Amino acid sequence: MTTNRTTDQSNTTNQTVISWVKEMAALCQPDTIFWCDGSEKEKAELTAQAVASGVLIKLNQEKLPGCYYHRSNPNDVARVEQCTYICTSAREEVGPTNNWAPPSEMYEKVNGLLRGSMRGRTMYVVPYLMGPSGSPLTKVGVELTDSIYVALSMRVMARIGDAAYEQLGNRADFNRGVHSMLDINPDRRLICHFPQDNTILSVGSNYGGNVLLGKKCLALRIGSYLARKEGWMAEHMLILGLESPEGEKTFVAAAFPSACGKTNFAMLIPPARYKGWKVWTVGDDIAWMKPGPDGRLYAINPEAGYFGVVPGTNSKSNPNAVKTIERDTIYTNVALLPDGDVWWEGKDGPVPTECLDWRGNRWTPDSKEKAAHPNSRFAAPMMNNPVVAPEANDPHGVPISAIIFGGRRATTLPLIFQSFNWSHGVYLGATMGSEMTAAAVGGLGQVRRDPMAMLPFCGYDMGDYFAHWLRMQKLTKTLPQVFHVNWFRKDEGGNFLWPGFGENMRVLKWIVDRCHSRVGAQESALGWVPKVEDFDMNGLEGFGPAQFEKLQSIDTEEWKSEILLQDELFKNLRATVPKELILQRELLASRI
Ligand code: GTP
Ligand code: SPV
Ligand code: MN
Repeated sequence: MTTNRTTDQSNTTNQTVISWVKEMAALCQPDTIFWCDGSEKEKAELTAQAVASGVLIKLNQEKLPGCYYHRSNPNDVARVEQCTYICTSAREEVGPTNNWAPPSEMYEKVNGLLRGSMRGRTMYVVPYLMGPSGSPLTKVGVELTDSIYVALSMRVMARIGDAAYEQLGNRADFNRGVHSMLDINPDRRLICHFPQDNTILSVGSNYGGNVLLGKKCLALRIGSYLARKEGWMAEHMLILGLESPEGEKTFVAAAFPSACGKTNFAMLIPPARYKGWKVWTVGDDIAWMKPGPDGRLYAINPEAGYFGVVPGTNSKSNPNAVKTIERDTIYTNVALLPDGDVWWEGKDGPVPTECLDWRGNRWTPDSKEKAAHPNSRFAAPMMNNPVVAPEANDPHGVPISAIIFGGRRATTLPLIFQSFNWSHGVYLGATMGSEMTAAAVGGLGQVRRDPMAMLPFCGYDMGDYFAHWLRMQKLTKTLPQVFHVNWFRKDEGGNFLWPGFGENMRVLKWIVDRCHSRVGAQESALGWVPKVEDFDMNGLEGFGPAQFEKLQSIDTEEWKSEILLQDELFKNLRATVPKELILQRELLASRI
């Protein structure tokens, strides 16, 4: 083993990093410090160690080469918004939708928990990049963690190792992240962001979004805070490119709340009748967008892997994801088969007669509980994706033609409509609602407002965030067109009205045609909608103009209550909601 007790064997010459690690080691008192370099040799060494200590189980290497299995503590299976804090000097800065604490108080509290927390453990020093190497948008972070599972997951999710030190050079502007599992006690679980210090402290959890600090903590909460200061956007969005048979590539970004279809949409395979059309994935969860030299918005995916929802993944819903997770993947909280394969509800093939569930208990088809946790996840390298866009590694990013908002709504929201203009588009994002999912603890199924899918991830006041969106008009020459979709509308019997998944191509096609002014539209109270003759229903079994009308219907009574619900959020944010959005609300009410 190449671990050492001191900081002497650091693999960087950056003095700020070295002295900060020294300081944190003095606080946490790990037995050893392991400086990650990102090499293959290191991966083999850490993986072997994780298997030896029971943190990972080696899966059937014939079926799943390079794949491993992890079970989390059953009390630690999702993000915990009630334990997530933004700590800035002024409370007003974070607004009413974030938990706040004064930085000094929170440092004292968390440092108290960190004191001696790594005794008997190893502290892994994980330097990483959020963004392609060499991109002006890319940020450097260093995460210190006492979880080997986190160290191994970080190397899937981000570009880690020497590349990060190279990009940093001898500067001091890296994100400082410290993570300690403590005893995985929900009562001592805190995820704290200090945007003014570019610092994150996370304790008491070992679950993805709480502990892979580059992802939600840096790329979104701290990211959005920096983005406002620096004139760019950090968003909870997938990025995809649609290529036509003639080779025209159009890039779009879409914000859907957690577990509402980003990964699936980003990896979509067009139905057979779209011969020659192809969807390329740039990213599946996060977009950083900045005005480019031509005045358009350019987006990068800061991540290098996908941390995706497993249940429901199969060769009908998402064939590209199935291929992506066949190798080099860490599975968390799915079910384990006797032959070292994995299983989950909605997987291809037969339901197993027997397996171990996500808790490790014997499971049979008669069991009442699910075998895989509804928020079980895969961590897989994006380069495994058969349709990963070559641009995913392009430091310049891709020009965005459309922004798509969407939630999970059984009623009220039609399949597709387009905003009248940018302010109206910002209003659509700001008033987005969605039924809550298993990705966060609490409230399952309830509709809540989730502006731009950023409610849990915006690092400052939501009203100021809306103002920043509106301000993008001044910082750009050409803004993307804005659309709203809903894949989840249901009929009276509770069945989805829209087949979704690959068939979402039909909606995407209309969106892209609108961006290129190739198709007309019809005005409605909500925005521009497709003319029924322009919407491609060819080859959709049991789906025709009548079904389309139903999906697109605007129910006045439902919309009256929807406007009242939208108002609740605005009332909560009263002080800072831009007047432009209040005006949009009045315009909508009068149209309805
Ligand atoms: P996070 O990783 O939590 O941010 O989630 P995500 O937005 O990437 O969601 P994902 O694509 O993993 O989908 C979540 C769930 O929605 C899965 O159970 C999918 O099967 C389901 N889903 C995705 N797309 C569709 C769709 O078009 N129609 C229907 N009915 N379900 C969908
Ligand atoms: C989400 O909840 O939006 C996720 C999963 O993408 S996590 O990384 O855990 O936040
Ligand atoms: Mn997400």
